[in-house]
Amino acid sequence: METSIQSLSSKVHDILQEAEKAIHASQSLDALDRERVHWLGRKGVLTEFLKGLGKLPPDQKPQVGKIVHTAKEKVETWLEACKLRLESEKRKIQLQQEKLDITLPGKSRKYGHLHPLTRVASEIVNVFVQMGFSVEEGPEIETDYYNFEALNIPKDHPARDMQDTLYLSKDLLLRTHTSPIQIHVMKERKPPLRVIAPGRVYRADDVDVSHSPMFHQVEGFYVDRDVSFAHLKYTLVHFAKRIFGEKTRLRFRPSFFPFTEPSAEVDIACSVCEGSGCRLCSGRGWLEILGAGMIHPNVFEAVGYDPSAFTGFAFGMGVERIAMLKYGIHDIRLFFENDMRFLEQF
Ligand code: 2NM
Repeated sequence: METSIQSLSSKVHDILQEAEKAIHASQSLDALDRERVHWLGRKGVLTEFLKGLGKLPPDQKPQVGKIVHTAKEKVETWLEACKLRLESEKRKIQLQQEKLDITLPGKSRKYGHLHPLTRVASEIVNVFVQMGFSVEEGPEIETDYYNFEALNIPKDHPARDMQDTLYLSKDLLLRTHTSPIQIHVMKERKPPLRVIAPGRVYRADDVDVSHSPMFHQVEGFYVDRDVSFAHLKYTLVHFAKRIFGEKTRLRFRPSFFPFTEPSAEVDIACSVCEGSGCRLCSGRGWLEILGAGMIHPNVFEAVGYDPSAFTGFAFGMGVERIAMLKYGIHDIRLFFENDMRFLEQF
């Protein structure tokens, strides 16, 4: 009996040697698992070995059981140690492959922004909003009455010419200025009124560096008792300083518009030559920025105001023109071509 236990011990010893070698030689977790099955699985070497010992006499069973149990424990310990080693190696490789360079610059996001004309129009409108003007808009299709008649533009006035106005029918047209907005507002409300009216306007013009059949205007007016030309002057000087800079100098030149009397055109001193004359101002030293005047009594009659009780000033400007002067742009077409190289500069 001693001999049979001894030979069993040495057999187990041989199996363990072989198992230890095979387990430690495993190069992957899959291979390791195959080793586990090979030695400890339901049909594994050690398991089969155990089954074969079922017929042993009962007094030998505890001893034999201990030998085999110890052997199984050893195999399990090696399997576990090997598993930890392979897992840690796998993690190391994974970390190496997933290594991030946190000093690399991030992917930059492209932000959209307002069109330069939208920006300039908002800036203009804001200056007047801060002086208490309210913003009003109106339809781009108008009647002859709102676009011309109520504004004291007589039937034979050159501005009504087919060459300037885009007519949709005998009576309907694309508004040629935003002044019809003012007529709508005055007809709907009573003074005191301070209104700023931005919007698209249309003219039958051929495209060139300074003309576009669609462009943008901002017009405004102020009506109350005792509104004077001095109020107009103060308001426009303040406006020009806000848009073109605090040092901006202004010049009011007598002019004519059917809807205002007296009327003026307003210039700013050329920012390039400060008034002495250069290429930008074509040697004149001054750049025209807007038209203005005291609202004509005929306009007040048209909207049902008493011209002896109320006075008012009004002004109008082209947004494209203001933007071109502000940024030194020499071709109005740049605003409408959607070339990102131009637009991205704003
Ligand atoms: C201009 C110049 C002068 C103007 C007049 C009116 C209204 F409706 F109140 F009579 N709105 N805008 C006006 C006056 C517009 O643009 C060069």
